[in-house]
Amino acid sequence: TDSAVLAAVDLGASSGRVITGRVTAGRVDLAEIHRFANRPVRLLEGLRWDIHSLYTGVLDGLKAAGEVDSVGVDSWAVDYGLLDADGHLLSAPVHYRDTRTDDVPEQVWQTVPAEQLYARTGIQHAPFNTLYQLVAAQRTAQASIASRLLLIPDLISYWLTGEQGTEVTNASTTQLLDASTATWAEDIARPLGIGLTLFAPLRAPGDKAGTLLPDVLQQLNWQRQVPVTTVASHDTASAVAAVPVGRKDHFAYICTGTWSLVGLELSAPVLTEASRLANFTNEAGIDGTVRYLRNVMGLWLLQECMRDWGDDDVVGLLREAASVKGLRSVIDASDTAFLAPGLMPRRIAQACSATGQPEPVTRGQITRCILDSLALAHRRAIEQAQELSGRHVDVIHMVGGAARNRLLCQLTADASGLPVVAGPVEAAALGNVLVQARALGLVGDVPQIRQQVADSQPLHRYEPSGDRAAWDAAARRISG
Ligand code: LFR
Repeated sequence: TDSAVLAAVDLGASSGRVITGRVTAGRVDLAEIHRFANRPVRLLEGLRWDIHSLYTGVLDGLKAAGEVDSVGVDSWAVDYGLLDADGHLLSAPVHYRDTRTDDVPEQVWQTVPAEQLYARTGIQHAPFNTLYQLVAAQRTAQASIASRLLLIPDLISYWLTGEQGTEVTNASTTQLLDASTATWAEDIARPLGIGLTLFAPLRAPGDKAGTLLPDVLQQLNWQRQVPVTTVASHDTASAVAAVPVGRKDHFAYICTGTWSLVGLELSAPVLTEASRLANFTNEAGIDGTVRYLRNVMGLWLLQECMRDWGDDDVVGLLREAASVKGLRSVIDASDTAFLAPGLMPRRIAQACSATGQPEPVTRGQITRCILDSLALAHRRAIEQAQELSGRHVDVIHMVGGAARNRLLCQLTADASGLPVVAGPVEAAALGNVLVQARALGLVGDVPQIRQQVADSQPLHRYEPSGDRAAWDAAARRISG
């Protein structure tokens, strides 16, 4: 065959999607089949993902897509479901923004020093890393009966196929994988009392994950045997695989959505002490590459303000933000103080006054403060990634939802003094689809995947403009 239709299940922190991609020689065309809200639920026991509603969304989407040649699943990282010995889910997976890990990192470092953790795993310090979640849950009743842990995309694949595995790009975000060999770091897990037999065997993008179960086929009303193909199941890894660059480009990427993931693709991890202190992460990318990046809070800041205001008119807010004075006040958009949900406009205003800047008051001013701060955090991460890795960047690729946010793209170009190429918006779904296409022999290597994206998706280029000194001055206001 020289063409196929692949279904990408792409679950994000605020919505899930089922997207099909038709892949033919040199082209890929996407169709969004189904989009559904991902609304976490706050229970007595804490903040949880409504995983059953997500799975229903997945099945609804696949059913609406009709029979495809293969299915692949990606989602946000670090979170997981626990299964009992019968393979049954024990409870709703805990949300990474839950507060149960608040004091855990310091506790862990008493057993395994932070320096050693980083030298081995290369993973940033974030309170939500799976490692900290597992330690936080250690004395719970569920931990005592759990016999298997499946990361979110692997859990969905398991329900679809009955087969269990641990996909390696996502596994790196557990902070339990050796950054250089991409195998489990037994000497990190053991002293912390984490049993690695909890994890299903590792598998890599392109491996077959299984075949849709007869009962699933029946629910979908499909007749054929359809494979589920392992993709780069960490959404950011799928998105990076689809960044539309040429073989010779020196690029940085910003994968946007709830987060901005800002960094470089490297062939080996940077495990220096300077890198640890700058809190850069070395996550596993496709085909043994390293995603050397920093987590910036991203449009989460705006989403939370909008939830607080009960305002869902993004276009109106961005228009207002474009019309107010820029760089009036900025915040540190990499600060984990903004991780938890709730009262975001207030927290942002307080962060401004704490650094001696005027508090933004109107919705337009607050939105502008967020976008200026994101642009500044993007620039800082790209500058530091270059310094720490010794690599040079001459273009920034912005993929994901914010690629359609013209103001943020332009501000990012202005702040960094580099051109920004924006698009595709559905980078994660494209990476998901094209890795499946590669497994079917329809596409070659990753450079070819990227070329195919560049050739078939609309891209928009922003040239840097304005006064960079103003950005330098703003940066100084928040650099302690
Ligand atoms: C983006 C993302 C980030 C990860 C965060 C939490 O969707 O996957 O890469 O740090 O969510 O899982």
